[in-house]
Amino acid sequence: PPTIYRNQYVPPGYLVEQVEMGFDLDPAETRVATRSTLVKNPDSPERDLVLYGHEMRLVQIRMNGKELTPADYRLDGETLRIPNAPDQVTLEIETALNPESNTSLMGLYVSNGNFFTQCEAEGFRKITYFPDRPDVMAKYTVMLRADKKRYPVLLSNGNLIEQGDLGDGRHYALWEDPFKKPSYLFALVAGDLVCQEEAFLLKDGREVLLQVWVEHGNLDKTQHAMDSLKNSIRWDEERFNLELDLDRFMIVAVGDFNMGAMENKGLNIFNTKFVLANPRIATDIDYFNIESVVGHEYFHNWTGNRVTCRDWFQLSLKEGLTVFRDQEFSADMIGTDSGRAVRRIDDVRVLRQTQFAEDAGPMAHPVRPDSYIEINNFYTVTVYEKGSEVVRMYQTLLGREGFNRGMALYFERHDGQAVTCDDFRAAMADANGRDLTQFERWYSQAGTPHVSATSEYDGHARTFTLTLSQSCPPTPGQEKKLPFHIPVAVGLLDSSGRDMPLHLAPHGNAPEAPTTAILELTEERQTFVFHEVSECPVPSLLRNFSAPVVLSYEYTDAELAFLMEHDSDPFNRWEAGQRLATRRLLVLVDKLLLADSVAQTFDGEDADVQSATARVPSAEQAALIGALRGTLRHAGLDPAFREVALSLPSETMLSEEMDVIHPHAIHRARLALRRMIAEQLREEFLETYHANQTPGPYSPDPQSVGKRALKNLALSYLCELDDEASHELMERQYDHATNMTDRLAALTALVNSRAAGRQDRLNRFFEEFKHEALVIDKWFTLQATARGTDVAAVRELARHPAFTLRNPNRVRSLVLAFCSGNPAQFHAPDGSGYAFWAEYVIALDAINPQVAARLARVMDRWRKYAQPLREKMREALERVAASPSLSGDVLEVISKSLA
Ligand code: BAL
Ligand code: ZN
Repeated sequence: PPTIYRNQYVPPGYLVEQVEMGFDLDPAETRVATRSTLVKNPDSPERDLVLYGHEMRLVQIRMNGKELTPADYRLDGETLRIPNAPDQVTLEIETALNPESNTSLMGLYVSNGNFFTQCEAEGFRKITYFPDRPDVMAKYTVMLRADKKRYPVLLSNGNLIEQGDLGDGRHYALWEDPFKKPSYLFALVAGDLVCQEEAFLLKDGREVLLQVWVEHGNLDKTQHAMDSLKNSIRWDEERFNLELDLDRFMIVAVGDFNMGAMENKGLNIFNTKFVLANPRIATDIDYFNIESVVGHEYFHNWTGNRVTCRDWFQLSLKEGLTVFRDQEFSADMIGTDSGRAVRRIDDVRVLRQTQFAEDAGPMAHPVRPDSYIEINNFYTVTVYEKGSEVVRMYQTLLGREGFNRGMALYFERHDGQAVTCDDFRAAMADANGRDLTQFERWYSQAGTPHVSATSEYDGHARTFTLTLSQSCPPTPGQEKKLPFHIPVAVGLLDSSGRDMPLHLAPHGNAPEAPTTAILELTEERQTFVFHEVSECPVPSLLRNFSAPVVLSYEYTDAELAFLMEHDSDPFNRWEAGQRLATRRLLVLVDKLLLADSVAQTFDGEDADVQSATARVPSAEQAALIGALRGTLRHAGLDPAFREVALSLPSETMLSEEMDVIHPHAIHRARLALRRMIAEQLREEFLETYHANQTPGPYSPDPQSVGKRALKNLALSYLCELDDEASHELMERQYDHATNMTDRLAALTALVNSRAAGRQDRLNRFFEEFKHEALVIDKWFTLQATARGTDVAAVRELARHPAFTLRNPNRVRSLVLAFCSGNPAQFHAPDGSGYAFWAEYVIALDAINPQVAARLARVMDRWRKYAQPLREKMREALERVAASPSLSGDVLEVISKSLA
């Protein structure tokens, strides 16, 4: 498959004004008649009328009333070119599709007997031949016809204009979308569905209709999505003055879906995972995710739909911005400072664990990529999460007001247009009179910048000098990087732990001096001098994670413990604890590796391994545990914050800290430290466990969620003791749980223990929830990621009658969960995990290339693994590469990985 390059962008030869579509829906053969009016684009050098089409039958094509024969056009792969077309064209195209055989879930497909579409990025071309590119925006009118009994509900974008019977057992619905949109935002749904609906008053007094559509039997699970939608609408009105522009807004849930959800204009289609919730089936995390994804898709209505992307290289224009908006929404919904910090910590954990890894691996690409083979492979954490960090940096540099001014100018200039990341940056710069030229490098350069800081205190001059240097490692196709424009938020703590007032000029004594300064690092190396500094401070650097960089500074253990206790920036309080824990863990990993090598020399003797993971903490470990004890007992700290502060960095996080990854040593080290912490803090954990119960009816409010999280963290530590008392605790919690959060936490702990009652409860769980697909996904995941689940056990699970390769959620819940969430077992020394991976990538690719490509990415970091793992990983990659007829999706991932 060919590579597409950003710098080869050419405006479309023709623009589409109006599209009328008629669908005769049938699972085996759906007919689509499309009439479009097009005009020659005077701004394009392209002379041909170019359409795209894929995996369907072209029944007929007529131009200005005359049927075209194959001699009138050239069909080459997905591209259909009509040369010498007149300036004004009416195209009438009839296509025939087979939705029930469509397992890729792109275009029109059938899920559980109902019809759904997914058109982003290039699914519309599986419905009809069309200039299927985001810079072609048109108005759509859509007529749906189908059997009335089987498909009583017929939905499409915009407003319902007319509906009625056709007399032959069939009926129709006519929909009109008043807004111009690119084809990727087209959607239809037809089926036997039910909805919860509410009338809702917008700020300007207009009443709109909100609907959440689900399959029969799920109406008891829609309230939270509806509440989230109303909160999203309010929030966008208040924070950005953006109002819902339609009379009707619909969310439809579907069980078979490649992504999380899709922002089709007025007709959002969602993975059931991000709609359905009640206390019986959904955890606190599910509740949170639903609110966040509903917000995300709703916010796209302006950032993505009203203003869209010129081409797919600009994907982060809408995704980075919309992730930033949903993150801000979630933070505002929590409200408290520490709640906001916990949200921030969660987002940064995802960024570091997945995006930093992507940025350091074979698929590294800039936030605005320069090339791709398959655009579906670029819905990445870089485009989304790093893209959001880039948008956040505008706000950090310009302030909230300045950022809002930039947003207002962006909509004033570009409403109804398809634009670029440069247009967004220009709006931010122009609205604030700022030069953001250098900021462009965040879009064009891949890789995670490293910032290293050194400091010097001069007691005589009362100055504290901070020197910041930046560098960025090479990434594929980008050997050398130029300096980024990096906002570094800094505070200075005095010896009592209080923030010092900051003066970046001499003789400053203004009483309102800030306690956090945003330093703008724009050169390779820069020095910043703080004046009137009365004593040698402890610097708190990169507060609230003000830029997506790796920051290094030689803190002593004591300084980290001090920051953990005192920093007024809750993010950095957490960060200090993580740094301290990471240090202890990496020392332990080294000890284990050394002990292993000694043990091997001494012919299998493993006494050294045991001494490396001795149960008596070293002085440094004791200091860490003491600091954790302080946090755990600190009643003034929010439970939610205590939970994140007590959680050790994940095995994946630790892998990223190492030059050569030893997954088993990492696993053993982390486990050893967790056991040590559990033993030393047993009493405190027990007390915490009992003090944070949430009796009464379930509520997903932030306080209760925080308490449950902390209580269940305490449970998971106590379970490391694997003794009778802990077995009893988890069995009792499982048996008496009144919500899925507590039930799943108990079952997860049980599955990782030797408790006698574990298998019985695992079976009961399945029986009780076998009709709730989303809960069965959890059942698979908790086993896939359990410590005792080896490759043989995961293969056994894959043979379970409830497992299928056709449902993306199910594949993710077992195969992806095992390969990416159970590193110690996946990296079995005999390579059996890799063989399992290769088999499933190949099998899945024949069904759903997008999901297969996601699974393929699990091997991204193979070059970093210790031998013999690395060699075995390469063999597995080569085995996939050698498989005949791979999709472009998987081919791109595998070939870049091996390059
Ligand atoms: N646009 C694809 C799904 C999402 O990011 O909302
Ligand atoms: Zn999005």
